[in-house]
Amino acid sequence: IGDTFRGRIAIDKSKIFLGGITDVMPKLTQAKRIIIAACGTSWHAAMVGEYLFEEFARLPVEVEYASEFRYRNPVITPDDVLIAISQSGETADTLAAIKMAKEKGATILGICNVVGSSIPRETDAGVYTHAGPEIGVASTKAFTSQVTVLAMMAFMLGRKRGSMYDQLYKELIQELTLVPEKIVSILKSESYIKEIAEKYKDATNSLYLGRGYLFPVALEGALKLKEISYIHAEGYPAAEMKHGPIALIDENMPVFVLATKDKSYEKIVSNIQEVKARSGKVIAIVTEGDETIKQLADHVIEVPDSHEAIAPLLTVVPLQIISYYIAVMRGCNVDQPRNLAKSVTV
Ligand code: F1P
Repeated sequence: IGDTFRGRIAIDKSKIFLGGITDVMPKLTQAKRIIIAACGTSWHAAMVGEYLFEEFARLPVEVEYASEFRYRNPVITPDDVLIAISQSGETADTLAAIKMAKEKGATILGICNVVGSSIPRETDAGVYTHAGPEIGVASTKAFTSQVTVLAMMAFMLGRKRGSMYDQLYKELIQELTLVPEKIVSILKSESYIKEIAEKYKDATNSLYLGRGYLFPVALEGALKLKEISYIHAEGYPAAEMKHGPIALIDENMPVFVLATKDKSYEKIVSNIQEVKARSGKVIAIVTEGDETIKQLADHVIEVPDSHEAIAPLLTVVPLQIISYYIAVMRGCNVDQPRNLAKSVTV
């Protein structure tokens, strides 16, 4: 039993290198379906992966909570590729999902952070995110690095399957290379984000809304807040608000809205208006220079402009920072939240 995640990961002169999956690339290119299994934050990254693979590689994707998937009797065939995502590489449910898919003949890939962990030994191929150790229990950089690898895979596959034209491929690669400097610019707002945290540190409930690529980010923002500050937080697709959560909105409800400029921008602006009409407090994550939402929301946190497929990598950062400050202000131990384990191995 060896470690199958070998090879270089890089973007170099508009070329993507994902060494660990080179050997299975023919299989991946011809796959009939991709199943992504994961838990917690890794599941949210998987959701972004679904949008990316569907849009750029035109492949059907199913995203499964490994903790539930393992107890079903799902239809899996040798034409399927299962991608297991796990920061620790030790999550018992994700390992069980791998075992089940393997028995049914699927090709198994992994995306893990911890080198030499169990998942890389159980897969046919895979990629290490090399994000360095997650000091705290709650995953943060694991999310951004997992989404980066999924984007690289989706763009590479899109190109190989002929579902993505060259110009777009080049543009997206260029966008990926700009992410580090854009995150540096978001970090300049840290003290402003801290001021917002001060205002909402005593909240008991909160809502996170997003559409498209930003729906999984809403889920991840809500998870970060509940994991480390113990404030009840729910993430929803913005359009789902009127199907239930809208009943919760009043002047005590902070609503975090992912509202960067993309094809559903007008719709998200109306969602913000709906929240304000019910006296909810809106904290919006917007594209730099957005004057429309500035007039509507209680607070706006700006992030640099990007292609909508790259926006999760940027918009998650202010949500992570705000959760961090709220938790610290509430006297919570952000590195070791109560009841949570770094690797859930049982
Ligand atoms: C999954 C996970 C983490 C969460 C916590 C418990 O772990 O749910 O997302 O932050 O650490 O486990 P993994 O499979 O990604 O290691």
